[in-house]
Amino acid sequence: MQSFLLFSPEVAAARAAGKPVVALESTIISHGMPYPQNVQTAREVEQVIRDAGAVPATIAIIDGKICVGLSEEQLETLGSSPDALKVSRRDLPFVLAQRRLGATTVAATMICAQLAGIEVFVTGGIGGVHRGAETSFDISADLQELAQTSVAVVCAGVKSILDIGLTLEYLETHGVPVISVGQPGFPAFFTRESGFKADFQLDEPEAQAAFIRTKWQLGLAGGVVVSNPVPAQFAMEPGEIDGIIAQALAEAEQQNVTGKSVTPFLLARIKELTGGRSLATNIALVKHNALVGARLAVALNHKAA
Ligand code: PSU
Ligand code: MN
Repeated sequence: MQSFLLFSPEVAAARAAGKPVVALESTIISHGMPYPQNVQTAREVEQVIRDAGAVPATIAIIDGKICVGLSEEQLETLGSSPDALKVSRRDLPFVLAQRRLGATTVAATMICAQLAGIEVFVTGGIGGVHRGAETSFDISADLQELAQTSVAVVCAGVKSILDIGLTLEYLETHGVPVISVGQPGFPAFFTRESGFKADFQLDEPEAQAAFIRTKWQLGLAGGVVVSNPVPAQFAMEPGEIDGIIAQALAEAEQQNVTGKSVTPFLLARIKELTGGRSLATNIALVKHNALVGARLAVALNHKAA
């Protein structure tokens, strides 16, 4: 397994020095945001993590390797290449063996982070149970990954393109704890409240780290969702975003969008329909998650197992 991993000089040095490292996904770069804001945001998010005392490791599949930490040039290639493949758990062997360019989802990034010995991973939103999943069976592989792979995932909750209630039920069934930061409610990505509560509110990085360490010391493998609401000044109006999401969902159905294309289709339509305003919210929440994730990684490093 280790022979597939290729560490950037920055991440290799951090590992050697025992510094806290934070993983970042790349589907958000290639399929979640337009070029060039995607590359710009990826760089800024990395800097937020450095400024908070941790080392960022953006993960992507390049030339048959799992690259942990990307150079400026690699980030640029990934962000500007229209043929970067969206790589979830089932796609990893294909993209590696075929030496294709791959952007990793939450599921695949968790797998790669665990292989690389990284315990904290920062993203925007995780995948989940889609609305209508009772007939489509469309449940993101991210949830099964959270059930089995021991990485803490910092996110801003899930978008209401998904069935948030069913997503939380699914996580409960699989023993995945959902922590909230700064409020009891589980956030809905663009907005701070989803109407659902998280399982446990833990505001301080030390408390989050103690929870996560305890889970893993008990031998309870699997992830933890650390949900961090979008800063209030960047949140969208619930009334506005709900209508846009409803329209995007209706269009996806009309156009028979299925499989791995569903989520990228919805994300792209939401961005268009909000005239780019959702992008500003998206960028702000990822940066805020980066800060929370870096502080968590620093705290976990103090409690090194
Ligand atoms: N949700 C978002 N933004 C994203 C994604 C989901 O709000 O960028 C991406 C993540 O990479 C996530 C993936 O892991 O979509 C889930 O895709 P699917 O629903 O096909 O499993
Ligand atoms: Mn799906």
